[in-house]
Formats: sequence, structure tokens, C-alpha cells
Amino acid sequence: MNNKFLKNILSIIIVVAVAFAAKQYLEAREERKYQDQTAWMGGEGKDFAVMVPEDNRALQYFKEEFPAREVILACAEDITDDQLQDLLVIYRENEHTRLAALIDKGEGHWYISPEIPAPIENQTIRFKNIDKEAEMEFIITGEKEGAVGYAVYRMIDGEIKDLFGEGMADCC
Ligand SMILES: [Ca+2]
Ligand SMILES: [Ca+2]
Repeated sequence: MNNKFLKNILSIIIVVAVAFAAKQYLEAREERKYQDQTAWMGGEGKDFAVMVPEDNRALQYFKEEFPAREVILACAEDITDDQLQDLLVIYRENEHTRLAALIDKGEGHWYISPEIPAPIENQTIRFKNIDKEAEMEFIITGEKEGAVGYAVYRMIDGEIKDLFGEGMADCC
């Protein structure tokens, strides 16, 4: 082996090592960027709200009021900033999937919000006070034939208002 050959080998090794390190660095940076962008969602798929038990009073009320609605997911949280637990319900009725909020008015009364379209399948609900102020916001995700969407909502004047989101029209 001559010197020139060794030098060539060495420079190839250096180039490969530098390229590898750069790739690692860029990947780590992308990963951090993704985590920053989705940090408000509560991390990678964690803290999904869980279904309330069958004997939840708001859920029972909803089922009595609307026997034709098939409940898919119902999760409780105070979404009106009044310390009374409300209930978000995703349900199916006449081939449509919808979301409505039951707002606890105290003494066994609930106000039921106008319904809005909800994803067809794999629905999730997450509660997160995104701006850390007043009402708790909630994030709905779901799919329809592989198309994924999400949106962030807040209760405003008794209605479920869409603050921002992506792909929701394709999965509802
Ligand atoms: Ca409430
Ligand atoms: Ca808020």
C-alpha cells in the first residue's frame, strides 16, 4: 500500500463520518422541531381522555334524550370554566358521526350544544388548556379510510367552535 492510497481511504472515511454526523444532527433537530410543534397536544399520543362509565349521569341523560344516537365515545371535563363537569359525546345517527357537548347547568340539568361533524373512525378526545386561560380547549382526532385529521375546539357562547385544525373535512 502506498501513501496516496491510504490518504484516499482516509479522506473517504472522513467524508462518510462527517455525512453521518450531519445526518444524525439533522434528524435530531427535525425530531425536536416535531416535538415542539406537537407539545401543545400533550406529547406523542399520550393523555387521551377515557370513556366515562355507563352510569355517568350526563351520559344516561343523553341516551334517554336521544335513544337513536349510538354513543361511540363520551369523555368528561369542565369545558366551560365553571368547575362543573361537562360531557363531550361522539355518536352515530343516520350514518352520520357527530360531536355534541352536554354542559352541566347544575341540579341535574344539562344544556346540549348544537352538533358538529366528527371523524368517522378511530376517534380520540384530548382536553388541554392550550392558551392556559379560561376554558379548557379540546382536541378531536380521527380517520376516514386512512385520511387523518384533527381540530382544536373551545366552547364559545354555547357552541363548539373550531379554533384550528388540519384534514378534518376529509375524515368527517
Ligand atoms: Ca362546566
Ligand atoms: Ca383556554
